[in-house]
Amino acid sequence: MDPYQPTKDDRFSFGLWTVGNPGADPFGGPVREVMDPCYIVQKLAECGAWGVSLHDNDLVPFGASAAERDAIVKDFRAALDAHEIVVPMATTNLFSHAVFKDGAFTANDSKVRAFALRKTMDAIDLGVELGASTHVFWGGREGAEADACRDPRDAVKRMRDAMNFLCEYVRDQGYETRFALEPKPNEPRGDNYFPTIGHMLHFITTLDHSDMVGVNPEVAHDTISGLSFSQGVGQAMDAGKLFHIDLNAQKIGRYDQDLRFGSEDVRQAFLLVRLLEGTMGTPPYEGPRHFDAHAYRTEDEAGVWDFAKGCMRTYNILRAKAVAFDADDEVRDLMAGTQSWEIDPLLSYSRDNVRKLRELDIDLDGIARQGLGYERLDQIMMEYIFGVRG
Ligand code: GCO
Ligand code: MN
Ligand code: MN
Repeated sequence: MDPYQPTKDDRFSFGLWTVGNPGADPFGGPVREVMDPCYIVQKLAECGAWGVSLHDNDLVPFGASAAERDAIVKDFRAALDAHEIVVPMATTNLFSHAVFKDGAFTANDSKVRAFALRKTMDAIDLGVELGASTHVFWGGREGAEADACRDPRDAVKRMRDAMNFLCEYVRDQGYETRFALEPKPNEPRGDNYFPTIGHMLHFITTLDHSDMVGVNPEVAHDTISGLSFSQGVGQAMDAGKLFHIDLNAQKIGRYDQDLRFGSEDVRQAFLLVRLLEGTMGTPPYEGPRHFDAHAYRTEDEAGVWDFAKGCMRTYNILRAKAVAFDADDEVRDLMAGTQSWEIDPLLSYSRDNVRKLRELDIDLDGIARQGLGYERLDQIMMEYIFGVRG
């Protein structure tokens, strides 16, 4: 049995728009046929995935009648049941229609903001009907090129009003849905509002029902800005706000590449999986291992499923490596050698501790002279990643 073969227990999910991406880019049209959502469900199940996520309009075309919507949802439900695939997350397309060219929740025209709320309520209803417990909000067009068009404080305020409205809607309907806000620094707008995990984490603290709202960070989005994704995710986990995650790969400074998970910056991918899986003995991330990526434009349909299998296989390989790394005696010794806990009780504030800290004899020169062994630690990590150790 292949130890890296994905199973439902791995809780891998893909967006309909990811494997369904027909390969269009700003310089050329599609290179692959558009696939039916029910067929995608069947193929994902064959690849070993557990879940599928969707935008409202990945399933129900914009402007469909209520009867058309219900018929589509019925067929999709049947496909989900037949292939034992769940819908853990749904989201709203607030970026494709031209009405959103100035943003959705932050647009200057209040009629656009009203329409965005209405569309999102419908998308939340759709998600709940399909069993989704998380609704993702990616800002899409929430941003600016001509920054003079709006006071950035109004953008923040309008987004807050929208989130407060939609949290009340969820409560009023008796839904259990939680929101996960997805930061991105740019693209398609020149500068997006709420560009990083940190911006989003603070914004969430200003909401009326902040307990219902967390983040959906994406590897590519923080990497575009050259940030350490694993550090950002660590801060989200510390805040209890990692409600969902978008896994993919990205080179620093480029357009949003949405590459196969682990195909760039393998170090960061390893550190991320290690963090999510809690192989250091810390509580793991409990949500879906969700891929928001797509196959290269060079691929036909077979290449799309190679892409999907590659994402999951790489995750499982990195998890096995992280487990082995953290169980490695030399790694444990190196980590233990850099830590000391005996002064910890003095590091919480009291007048007594202030006095004791002042009296403490700390061998500054001795500590300063001591090497920390991080070269060795890092090399061992790399040798696990290269596959020559463990
Ligand atoms: C992107 C985003 C999107 C969102 C998706 C879900 O950069 O295009 O990552 O793929 O994740 O729209 O809201
Ligand atoms: Mn994403
Ligand atoms: Mn992306």
